[in-house]
Amino acid sequence: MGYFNKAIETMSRAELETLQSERLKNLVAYVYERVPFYREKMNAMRVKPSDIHTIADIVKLPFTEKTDLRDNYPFGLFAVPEREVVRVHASSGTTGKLTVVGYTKADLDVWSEVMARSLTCAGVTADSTVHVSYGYGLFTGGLGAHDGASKIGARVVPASSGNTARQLMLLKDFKATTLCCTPSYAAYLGDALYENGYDIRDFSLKSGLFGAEPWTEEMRAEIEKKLRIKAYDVYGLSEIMGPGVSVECEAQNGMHVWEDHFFPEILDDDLQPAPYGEQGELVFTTLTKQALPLLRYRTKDICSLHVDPCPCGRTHVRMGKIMGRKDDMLIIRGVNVFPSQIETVLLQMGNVSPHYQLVVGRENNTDTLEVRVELAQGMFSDEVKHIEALRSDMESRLHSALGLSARVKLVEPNTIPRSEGKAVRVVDNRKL
Ligand code: DLL
Repeated sequence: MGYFNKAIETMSRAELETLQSERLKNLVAYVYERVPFYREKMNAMRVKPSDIHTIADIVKLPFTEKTDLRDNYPFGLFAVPEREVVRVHASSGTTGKLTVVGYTKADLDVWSEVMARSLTCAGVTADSTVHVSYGYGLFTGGLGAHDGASKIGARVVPASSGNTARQLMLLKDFKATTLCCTPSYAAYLGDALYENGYDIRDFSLKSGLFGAEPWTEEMRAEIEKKLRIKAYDVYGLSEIMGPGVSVECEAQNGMHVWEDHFFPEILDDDLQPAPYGEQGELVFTTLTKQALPLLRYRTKDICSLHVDPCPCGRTHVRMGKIMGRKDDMLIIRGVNVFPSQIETVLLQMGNVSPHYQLVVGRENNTDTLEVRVELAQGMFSDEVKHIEALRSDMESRLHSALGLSARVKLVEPNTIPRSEGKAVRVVDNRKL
């Protein structure tokens, strides 16, 4: 499969480091001069732009967190006059204000470039038809995928989210070759297709670019089987750009981070740099962003970085699948639990659908975990004793995977609420 920007995507690590060092020096001088927030933080740490010589000096710089964006709502961290900001997006948190992000014209060019590289990894060319079911609006998914596909010169169907019956009709009739949406919605479309009487052989889909939420290899297998496509993982976050910060290539052994624009670090629990291969918190510095440049932004996402050569020829570092977020990690009876661990167990079982919800509660001062999962179509009418055997098998597998007992509740197909965007996997009643 081809590259979108071969010179950059395959440049040697040494050349890449030189480029990163140059860009970091410019960035630090830029934010020191233009963003009071960073100037004050650096002054407090007694760091001056002249202390930054190479990319290795990044450890001298201050961190940025989501609360810093919220505290400076809406435009307080912007580094350019407002008239130069040609687009804003925002992401909502569970509490408090929106996190607002802004882009100059040059920022939008970089974004569409990295998304074009990412879509090319999923086989998109000027002959493709890209169906975008990420939401259009303040969420970065829709417009991000759209602009990347346009840059390649592909045909874009800006379906946005919602109205599944219409999505299916458009996918089939407009002969979409690549689907962009959340993995949970892709799984839902896979089911809905059969329920609406369609036959996947009448569709033209070849690949999908799925992200915006964590998903497992088992979920990938499920989507690939139902939609008969190759499913690629794409990662990003509004604060850094949107979708297209990193993406899988055809080797599917991690997501290449477009390191000429976004510099990744993995930090351990003491916020010290962790070696390649080790899990920790992912932190990004934007090397080229103009409107909202960020130093060492703590994503709270947990993963590892890998720098060994990739068969695709791209030299940019790869990040492993996101294991969860530092802040969506559940602590149940003192045990750390990631929803993705549970998803893996459920989907390895067969006989259940990829639709599940975790309900956390508290009884007699003890945390409880209930895993609600839909039986596969056809299973519900099965004999009670089979269903009971499946349920208890699931409970014992969950126990050995999590080191904690969970109650499993098998529910009828189509009873767990569906989402057109990010799935709501966890209902935590303990806070109520
Ligand atoms: O979700 C941007 C995006 C849109 C990425 C479409 C990919 C596709 P936010 O709404 O700011 O931005 O949420 C960012 O979503 O910190 C991760 O926790 C999670 N996330 C995004 N992509 C992945 C992925 C968009 N591939 C937050 N795997 C991030 C796991 C992901 N988690």
